[in-house]
Amino acid sequence: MFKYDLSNCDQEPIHIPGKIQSHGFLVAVNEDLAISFCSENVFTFLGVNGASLLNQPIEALEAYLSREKAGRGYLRQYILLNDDAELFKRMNTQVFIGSISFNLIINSATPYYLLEFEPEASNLQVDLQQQVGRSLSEMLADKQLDTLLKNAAEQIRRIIQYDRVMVYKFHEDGHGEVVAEARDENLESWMGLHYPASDIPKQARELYKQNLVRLIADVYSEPSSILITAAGKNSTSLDLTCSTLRAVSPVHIQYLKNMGVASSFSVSIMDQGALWGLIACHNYSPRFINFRQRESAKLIGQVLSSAISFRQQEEHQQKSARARSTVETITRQLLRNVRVQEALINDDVTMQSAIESTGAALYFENELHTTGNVPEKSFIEDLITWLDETSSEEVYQTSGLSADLPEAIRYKDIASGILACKLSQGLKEYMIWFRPELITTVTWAGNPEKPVEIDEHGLTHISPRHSFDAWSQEVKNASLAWTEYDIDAALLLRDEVNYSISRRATELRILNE
Ligand code: BLA
Repeated sequence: MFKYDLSNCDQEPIHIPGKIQSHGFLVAVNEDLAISFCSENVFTFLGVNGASLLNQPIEALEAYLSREKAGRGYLRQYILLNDDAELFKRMNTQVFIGSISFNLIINSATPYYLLEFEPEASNLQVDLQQQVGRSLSEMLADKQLDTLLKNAAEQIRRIIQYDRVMVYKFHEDGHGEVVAEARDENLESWMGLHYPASDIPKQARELYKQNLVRLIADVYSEPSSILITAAGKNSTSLDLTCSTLRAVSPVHIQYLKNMGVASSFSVSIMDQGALWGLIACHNYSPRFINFRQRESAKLIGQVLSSAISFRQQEEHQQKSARARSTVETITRQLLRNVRVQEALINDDVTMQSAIESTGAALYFENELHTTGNVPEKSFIEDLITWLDETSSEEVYQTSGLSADLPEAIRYKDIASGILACKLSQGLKEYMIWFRPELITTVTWAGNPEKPVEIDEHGLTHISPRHSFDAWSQEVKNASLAWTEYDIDAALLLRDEVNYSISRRATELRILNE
């Protein structure tokens, strides 16, 4: 059994738990379509002992199912006709056990096929077809990203009717923030709360990239073990990556219980192949969501994902266009001006305006020129020597300079962040932009330095923290982070300066000849 400790959350093999959630049952067949695994709880649903199904051809299962007008062999036919991992993910078929309707969802888990049977009935009263269309148009009604996220949370809530629906966005370091929510009016708001990266470990994020929805139907129900053929193998040798019933990690179950949650549902938000965030939904009493309802929520998530990507690209283009046009103005100044420092520092538009900053410096031909609010000359000169000695990269950028260069702490009000661009390899010539300290308060849900608590039994009985009470932390000695547009603008300006220097050298040579 996997043993938890503070550092190994991301090592737990959650794709092969050897168990499923017990609101449905699972049968896995091999390439010959003989039953190789089945969950113990088939007995609850079919009244047959799971072990007696093992090694039998798939047709043995049909004896327990009724399906209108379906002849013998329809399961075999269905699998063989649709044998495509992507196609499987979008499809389901209805079967009956007695008079009760089930959704049969098939997925591949090479070399096996997973057949998962889930109840069709749920206690949601929603006309999905009508609701989804309306939800999509209402969600997209506003152009603002904040409103779009808020609308998405509201529309998902309308479809699945959970008590709380949050849009949870990942920051660059992997920790997350609640950036929109729709909730029952009696619940307190979690808007703006931050949670540590370890709350959703790496391997779980990988699974949410492959399967865009994840339902944890009831944290209080006992999972059902997967039975295996006598021929050996291990129940954990069945890969449940694509399973809809995959049992949940005990540590996450404990986490949800600590939060008072009974059912949890999440929808992935993707941006160009990366997981941007999750729509995380909680219900305080158990609430199952059936396949079609999950597909509707997935569709909303997919449309939201493309709307986010589109808006981010639009913003990227606008910012780059603005920076490019400033660099173009400086380029014209460079053409007019004999001296580089005049064009970058003293002309109408200075290098400072190419990148959002409080001040900028140019160290060129052993001379320092500055514009705006910058640290003392002697500090900038020391900084340049330090850069020259320690960094061989064309660009050095940081939003916390004092972490790398402790004496910079004295200038944190001006230079908590710097973006430095070397003008040419081998020469000690730089352009530098400065940003001041920006004290931000991050409100964590619980102390992020104690993401889990270890009880008296030690590491094997670890559980996520008990308290989710807000815990504020001031982030100091850090500036606003530099973006890729800032770096692109610095590199573009560097190329223009170098072009202008070499053009001038050529002109001088011609004049002297
Ligand atoms: C999974 N953790 C998750 C999921 C969420 C969170 C949304 C996805 C599954 C789900 O829908 O419940 C975390 N849920 C949150 C956060 C909020 C929320 C941050 O509502 C904020 C509002 N978790 C820990 C620690 C470990 C851990 C310390 O806190 C590891 C030791 C593990 N979290 C963990 C695992 C999963 C998970 C293993 C995967 C569960 C699964 O899909 O089986």
